[in-house]
Amino acid sequence: MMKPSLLGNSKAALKKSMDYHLRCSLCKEPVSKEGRDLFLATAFSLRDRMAEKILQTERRYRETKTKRVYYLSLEFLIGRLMGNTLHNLGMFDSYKGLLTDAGFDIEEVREQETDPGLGNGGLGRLAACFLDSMATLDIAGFGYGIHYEYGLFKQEIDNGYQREKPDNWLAELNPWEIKRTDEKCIIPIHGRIEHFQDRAGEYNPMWLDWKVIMGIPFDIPVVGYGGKTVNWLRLYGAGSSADFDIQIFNEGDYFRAVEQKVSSETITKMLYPLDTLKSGRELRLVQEYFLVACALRDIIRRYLRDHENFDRFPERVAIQMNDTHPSLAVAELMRLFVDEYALPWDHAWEITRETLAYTNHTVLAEALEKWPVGLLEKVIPRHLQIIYEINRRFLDKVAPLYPGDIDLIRRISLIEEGETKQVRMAHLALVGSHSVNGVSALHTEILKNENFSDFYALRPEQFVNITNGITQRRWLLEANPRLAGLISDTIGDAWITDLRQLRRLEPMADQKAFKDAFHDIKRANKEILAGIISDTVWLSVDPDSLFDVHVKRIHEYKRQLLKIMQIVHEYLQIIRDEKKPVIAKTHIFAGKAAPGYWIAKQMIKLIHNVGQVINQDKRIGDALKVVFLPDYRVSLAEKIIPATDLSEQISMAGREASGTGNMKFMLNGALTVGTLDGANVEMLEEVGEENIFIFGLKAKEIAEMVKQKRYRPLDYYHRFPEIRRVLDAFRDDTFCAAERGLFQWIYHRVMNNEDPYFHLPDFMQYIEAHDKIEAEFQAPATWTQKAILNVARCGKFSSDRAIADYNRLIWNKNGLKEK
Ligand code: 26V
Repeated sequence: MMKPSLLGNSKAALKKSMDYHLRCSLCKEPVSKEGRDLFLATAFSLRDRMAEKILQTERRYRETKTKRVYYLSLEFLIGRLMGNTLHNLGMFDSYKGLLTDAGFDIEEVREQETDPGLGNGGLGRLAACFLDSMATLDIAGFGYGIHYEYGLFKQEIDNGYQREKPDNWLAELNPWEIKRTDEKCIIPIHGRIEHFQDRAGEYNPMWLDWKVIMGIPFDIPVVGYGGKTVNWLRLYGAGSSADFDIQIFNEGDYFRAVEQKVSSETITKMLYPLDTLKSGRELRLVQEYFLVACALRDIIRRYLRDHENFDRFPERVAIQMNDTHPSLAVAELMRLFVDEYALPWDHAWEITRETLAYTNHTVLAEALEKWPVGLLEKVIPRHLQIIYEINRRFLDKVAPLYPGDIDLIRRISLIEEGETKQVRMAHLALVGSHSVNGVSALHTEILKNENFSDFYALRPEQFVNITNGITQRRWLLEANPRLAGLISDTIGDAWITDLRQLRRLEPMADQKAFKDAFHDIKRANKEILAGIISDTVWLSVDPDSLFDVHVKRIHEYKRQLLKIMQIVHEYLQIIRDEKKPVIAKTHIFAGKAAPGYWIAKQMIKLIHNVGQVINQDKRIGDALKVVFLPDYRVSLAEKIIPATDLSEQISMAGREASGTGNMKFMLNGALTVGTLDGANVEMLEEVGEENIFIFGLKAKEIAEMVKQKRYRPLDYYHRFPEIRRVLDAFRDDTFCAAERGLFQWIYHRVMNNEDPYFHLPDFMQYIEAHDKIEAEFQAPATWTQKAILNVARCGKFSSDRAIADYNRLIWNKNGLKEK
């Protein structure tokens, strides 16, 4: 037992605890001035302070028989944890003071922390925001994910081209995680089915000759704001099963056993980057099964500590599937209930459906998961059998409702017929759960009316909208301490747990002193970013210029190309039309391209080449700069977003399910230029049309044009000289003098391949929006006023609101029943 004085919160106790960890945990002299040592000592000392709270939280949950919520996700993009933990424990200032006394800047110490990249983008970051909100709202909410050895690749740029480097994030000690070998579990995989009958003559298949994988949990504490609740994120790593593989062991084949050990460990080697989904990636399927199997065993084990049967399972347990990636939970839960706990099918089915809920995060057809039947048969034969049985029963129920409608049956079946038969994972998730939600109002409507309209007709009450949100603790309190301070000085700090309080800033939008202070803060943040730009890409940018930012994964539907076309247009206006630039602009991009996505990688090259031409053109001077910041990640977003004037959210309408970056910018006082897509629609509703720049076709209009095949890019090319010369510039090597013909494909993709992402129809409106932006940025007082109103009116977009919605509409739909 540690001496109590080491656990106190006085300055002396904190110092003692830091010294103790430097000496005893790290074996360093307490005078060590290494930043990394100080980071570790701080983290260890914070961990000590969380330990008791973790135990208390668990005791409270058990005593009050709290319903537990499990968030299953292949991705948790948690970012660095030190700042968040310090803020949520209310100890930021104490540690900052302590480090300052020792001659250190807390910011420098924080920079020592590795930024874990255990997610691709929005979906993984959302999961992390949700964990923060669940803990802050004192909800017993736990994350289950994978302990990838390698996170998303690191991005380096070589001659304008993306190069991927491995992200070996565990190379250095991770002070937050606790490996719990004692809670490891064993997961069966592969093998074959024997078709037996039981004593009563009932069909009773047996799964035989399976191999085993071991799941080893690593727990990362999740502290809620105020420190009352500390939940867990539990990440499973795949471990050696050699000791358990009885067959190999009995054969005494030591070498084969070791080989088997190595091959099971590869299962959690790396996170897959979202790619043009190459179905048939066996290892990814195994990962999805592995996570689900480990998580469900753990959930059931915990439930059975306090219950004798499964009757109360849905009252005590809610499981949220983050997209279809963990949708094998439907089959695995059924298998556990039916095969391992001998529940009758119908009862098992009822419990399974009442427990599970599914969130859909995309309408893109190429992103909807399907797995070849043959692969499932090889990896998890018993689950495939269960999926077939679920499908048989489902179709038997639906068929009589639509007599003779074979086409409907074909459309809704869990199995897609064709050359390779595939299981449609979204259908499995829909049929096996009580709720499906979209992530913005528009997205949910599209799910109901387009992608899942047959399912909507069958069970409309299953469909729920829950617009995404972000945690203000990370995205304002931590990322923008100056603005957070100004806000708290003005309206108090209740906004930290109730973001709607920001409404009270509205009157400040007219007050000069507040506006000046707000403007100064934005300017200071821009200066910091200018420093980062100068350090990383050796470019000097003017902090008084308009910081115009497009940062997110590179994908055609997000239309980085539209933004580049707008920049090229601006450039050509200056050099060909001799337009005098009215304001200086810095165009900032960041984002990773999936390694196998050629067009996305070309976009990165294009941004670099356009940048190189513009940044070096003497005629342009400082009027225009184009910057690409490599290796976009949570910690870089925390620097870019507070420094942004203009947030670009310009996806093709109907394609961006929600977007969450859009909300982070709004919260930090950027104005948005965007299409009516995802949550932008709701941002417009909240902030009012004078305070946001909306342009472009609406989702319905695009759908109509597609249906009627009315869109002809050539018409736009001929009608609008602005469009013509931008496209011609890609054709005539203006931006690739050293590599002739490099960007000709862009012209052809847009003109001959029918521009599937509708760049041309939106282009003229987009450049008009930018003209307006240019004019408005010249009046800083009005611009700042609008920026303040954006902050004041973004209360809806807190993940606290989103989680409260999940809790009310999905996890406790029927209210909490009494014991
Ligand atoms: C996946 C793939 C894989 C195949 C190639 C193209 C492609 C494109 C997109 C995706 C998205 C997978 C799911 C996802 O990450 N969705 C994002 O979820 C966020 C949180 O709800 C949401 O804000 C974003 O709009 C949505 O794209």
